[in-house]
Amino acid sequence: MTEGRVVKALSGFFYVQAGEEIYTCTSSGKLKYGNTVPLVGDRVEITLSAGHTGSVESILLRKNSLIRPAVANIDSMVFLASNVNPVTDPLLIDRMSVIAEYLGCEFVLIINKMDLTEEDAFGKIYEDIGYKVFRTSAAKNTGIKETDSYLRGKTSVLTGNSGVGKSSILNAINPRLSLKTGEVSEKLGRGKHTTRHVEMFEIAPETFIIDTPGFASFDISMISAIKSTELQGCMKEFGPFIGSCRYSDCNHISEPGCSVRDAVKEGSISESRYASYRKLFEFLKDSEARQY
Ligand SMILES: Nc1nc2c(ncn2[C@@H]2O[C@H](COP(=O)(O)OP(=O)(O)OP(=O)(O)O)[C@@H](O)[C@H]2O)c(=O)[nH]1
Ligand SMILES: [Mg+2]
Ligand SMILES: [Zn+2]
Repeated sequence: MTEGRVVKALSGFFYVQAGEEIYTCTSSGKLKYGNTVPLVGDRVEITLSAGHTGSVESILLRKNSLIRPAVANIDSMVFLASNVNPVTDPLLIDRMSVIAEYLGCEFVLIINKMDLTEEDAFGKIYEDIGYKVFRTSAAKNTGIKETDSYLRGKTSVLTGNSGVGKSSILNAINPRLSLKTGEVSEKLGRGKHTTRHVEMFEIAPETFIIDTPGFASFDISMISAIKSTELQGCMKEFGPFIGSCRYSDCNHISEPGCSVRDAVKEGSISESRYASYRKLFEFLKDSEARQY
């Protein structure tokens, strides 16, 4: 048995890297029977056949896993945003930060295309919460070194709306990758979904980064594993206020004597983060109601 790591999953094949080699594998009958699908990032055991092919026999215990993007064993969730062409909706950032908190992995924000605008509407919001924020330009090669040194030694997943420059940033960090990048539609102000599949790259020793396709639109199924009552615990900056509301089961929506809403009024919690919380809470409430 050879141990390796799934770097790509496409059309029923799993590409497993073991040392310097990549083996094209199918999933073993045992895994299929158990309804277990290997994910990019999984550490697996494979049996080898001729011509760099093989079969995935078992998946080693996962540290964590996500359904969308379908990845496993993530140390850091990196969200790439842009303030221009296309503009990132903060709800997308907050949905991902919530998932990172839920998984217990790090969350980092990169604001790209800083060559196109000085405007940085949300950087400070996330810095104030205590998240690391990098400001980059893949075009002008700025902020790349700092980002690269943060990534060292970790497995990170790069997410963000289509066209913000995820693949471009990876190329800037490691030009050897020469990933395909696409245009942004002038008319729609959206990316063209250039990256079509999830793939992991080793950009430096022990440093893995997973490029993902930009999401098409807001997809609530990405957070549906979280209960509406658990959501507040995934909003990092709510922490100091939770538990001091008048009602112990306060959802921080319209209850009187709510410390979270007071903190929003006083400015210790940002309006935009609280607005995201409300939207995500309503989504989760609705989907819970539909299950009964
Ligand atoms: N001016 C400027 N353009 C950039 C920058 N980064 C990326 N771009 C351009 O933005 C467009 C989209 O870049 P991609 O790297 O394909 O974006 P992506 O996030 O990978 O998009 P998807 O794969 O569709 O999710 C390309 O035309 C890039 O050249 C930047 O820092 N500055
Ligand atoms: Mg891409
Ligand atoms: Zn409250």
